[in-house]
Amino acid sequence: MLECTLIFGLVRWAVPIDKSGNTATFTTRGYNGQLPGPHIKVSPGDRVKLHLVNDLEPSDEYDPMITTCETKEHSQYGAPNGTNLHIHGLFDGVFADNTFACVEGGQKKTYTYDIDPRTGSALHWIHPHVDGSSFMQLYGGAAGIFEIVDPKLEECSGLGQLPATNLIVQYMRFTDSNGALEDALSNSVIYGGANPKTARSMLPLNLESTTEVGGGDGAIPDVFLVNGQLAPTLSIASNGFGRVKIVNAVADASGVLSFGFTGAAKQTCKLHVLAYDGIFISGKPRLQRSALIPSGGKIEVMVSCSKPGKYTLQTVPVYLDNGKTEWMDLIPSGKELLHVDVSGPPTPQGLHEHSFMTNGLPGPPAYYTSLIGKKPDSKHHFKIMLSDGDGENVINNVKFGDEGSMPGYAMASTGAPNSPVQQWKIDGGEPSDPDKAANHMANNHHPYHQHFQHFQIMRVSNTLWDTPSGAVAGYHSASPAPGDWLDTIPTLPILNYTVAMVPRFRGLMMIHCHVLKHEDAGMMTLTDTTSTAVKTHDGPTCEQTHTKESLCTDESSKSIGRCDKSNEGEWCENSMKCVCGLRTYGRNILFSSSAEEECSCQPPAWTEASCAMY
Ligand SMILES: [Cu+2]
Repeated sequence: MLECTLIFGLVRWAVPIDKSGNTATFTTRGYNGQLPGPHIKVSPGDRVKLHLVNDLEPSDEYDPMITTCETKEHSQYGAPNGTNLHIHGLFDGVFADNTFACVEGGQKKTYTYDIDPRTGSALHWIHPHVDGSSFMQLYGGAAGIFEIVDPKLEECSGLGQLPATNLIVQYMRFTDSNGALEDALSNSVIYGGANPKTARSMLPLNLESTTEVGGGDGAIPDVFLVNGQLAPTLSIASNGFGRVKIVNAVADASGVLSFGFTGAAKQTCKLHVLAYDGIFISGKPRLQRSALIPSGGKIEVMVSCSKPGKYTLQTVPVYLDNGKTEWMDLIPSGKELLHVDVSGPPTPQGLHEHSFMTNGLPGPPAYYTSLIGKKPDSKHHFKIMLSDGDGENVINNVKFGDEGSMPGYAMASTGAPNSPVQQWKIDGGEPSDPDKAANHMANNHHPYHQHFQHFQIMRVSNTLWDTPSGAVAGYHSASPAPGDWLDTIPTLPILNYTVAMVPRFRGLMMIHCHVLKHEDAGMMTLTDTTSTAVKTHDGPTCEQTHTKESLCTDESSKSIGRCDKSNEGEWCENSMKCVCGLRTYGRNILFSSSAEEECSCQPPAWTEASCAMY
């Protein structure tokens, strides 16, 4: 079993603001005294215990006007020192991923997660999720990578041979020229206090050395942080391939990360998409000129360059509607994400030598079987609209906490024991500024995110390109394609989606805008997947770990059978045993809970995992 302690508290951090070594120092809130928080690395089948220790003072210790975990209200900023943990992207239900908890300053909570043995390798991340303080805490830097690595999948797919790096992107704005922080600042959060531990300021706070770095006028440039620093370097061989996993942990509205090679590097270097939101795409790596993920999104790409040299992956613009519309809600262009140092003679092993090129990528885990072509029944056809014509922080015209959005609201129930296919239309409801629309520019995006499980894209209404002229022969667009599985997608009135899923967990699944400022202010709702009795968790069934069967075949993986009460204690595949035990589920997690028996294949001894601090 892996145990990690996450201490949520004050972090004093120096961030580089240029390449000459100038830094800006500030105090903020984060995990374990560092920015970003620790990188937690686990394997499928692990049981992971995360001890969350809130090292701050209670929210109202010095000011009774400040709301606390107890007194905060829905859809308002509050409980500035209250926190909790959310593993963004993890395939697990509300019992493990309890984002309703609020851990007040001075308190602790242990979160226990069982990583589904069928998960494979997946990139997720951790951030606080208290309704009211999630924006300020993520904006301040409380985020960390949560990575699941499946050694068997890595070896058999050939992906494990590639040099790899993980990047977590944060974007610090120390000045408020665009008003991004204004609402959160004025609505609930009070500046100052001599003791930074008790100051309830918006973040970052207590910025030091402003005159040195800002030329005397106090203006600090925006800082684009990759793993808490400036862009790192990945070394690869000529014609060799590097694997890059990226988390977009930017909390802000203008946080869409669009990136690619630019200028001459575009001719020499290639970018292939391997996975979105921790789920491998099906088929072979997808060649693109640029790739895009919204705030909260994750992507895995492969980079390669045909000649020795130093190249840079950086942020680039995006055009919609085949060049007619420029999307403005992005991290500005030209921010450096990764340096790629290509040296040595060309690698003898070209792309086509790798088994993932011959056999295809591993594809989604077995619990995400493709829903393409499956008809949803009419009762499970829903429309979800983020924001509205007035730009309010609502979903389907309701603020979280108002009537119609509270626990028990059955927006989509599983309905029948055979788990019908849900088909949802996800819309961005906030119209573009008319001036911008006249100039073919789009704005005001709201990234849709749901907890517990991913959804599969059936249809996308628009296409994203890295040039105004649109498609370039041989390259895929920057949009995810129908068939891809994601947990976070950017929406605009002109960029919406039809998605499908089969609910896999009982409970109240949270849906919200991943611009957390909008979420704290009410752009959140709950989906009740408990209203009719239905088998929870879909198994586990001791089946192939991934849909792609070409990965590895060995004799031990052939003992495939179900794991339920009837074969408790027997061996599943891959040296795992069928274990049964009580597991509680919150029918309505605010008021009651129930327990029921559940069986799953688990390693007889927990596998090695690491909780690296760097
Ligand atoms: Cu939003």
